[in-house]
Amino acid sequence: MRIRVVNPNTTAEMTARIEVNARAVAGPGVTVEAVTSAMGPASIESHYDEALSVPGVLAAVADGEASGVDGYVIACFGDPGLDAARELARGPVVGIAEAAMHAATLVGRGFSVVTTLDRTRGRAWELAARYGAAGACRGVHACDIPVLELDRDPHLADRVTALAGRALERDDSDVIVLGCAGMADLCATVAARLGVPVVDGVAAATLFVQSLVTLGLRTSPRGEFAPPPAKRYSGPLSGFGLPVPSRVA
Ligand code: 2AL
Repeated sequence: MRIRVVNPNTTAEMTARIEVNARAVAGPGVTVEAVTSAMGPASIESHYDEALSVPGVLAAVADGEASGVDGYVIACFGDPGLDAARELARGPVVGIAEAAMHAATLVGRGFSVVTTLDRTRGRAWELAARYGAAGACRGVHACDIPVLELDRDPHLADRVTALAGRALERDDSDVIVLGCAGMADLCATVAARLGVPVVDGVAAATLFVQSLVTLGLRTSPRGEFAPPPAKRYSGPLSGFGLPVPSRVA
């Protein structure tokens, strides 16, 4: 089984760390290949970044389809391009926010999200509502560290642990969800220090995809997630047009 983990930002160092965390949980016979988006922002921490990261995610999925990938993880906590990727892929596609929030609801009554910048909190709330977890999501807290500075902060584990500890108290929650793919390395440390489940979406999404493929469950081709209609695209996005059969052209 081949699982492609797409880093929607263009920072290869971050992709390498994502790959380590995804490979650490993948089962025998599962090949995890992490790929860096070929276009778009270096990190995703605004709606603008998120919108412009989507073409790169879709290009990585289209390329994976051409080479027989069985399933995909979208490894950014905004789950950019998730629905569109589902329309393109034959196999399942799971976002890390989606996976982490679902996993959190299986191991506790209420969870708190610990994320990067304050401005990303709205998207996390929006996704909790989308995934039916609005009732379980009790708070979203920012550590105010930009994505690309996470691995440069020597006190990161202390800062995130302290923030997560305060979140558990304030929100009366019992599970922590890490709100960035760049926080995956912290999962075990924060869990050990706080004594509660801490969910890293990279690991959770990788295992959800592995499970779905093993179960033979793929995105339904009927209705909303059916392959998108063929049509011409123009300008810098002309390469994204899906083949137009000659009788339609
Ligand atoms: C993220 C993430 O997971 N990757 C990225 O570039 N930005 N999430 C976040 N909350 O900032």
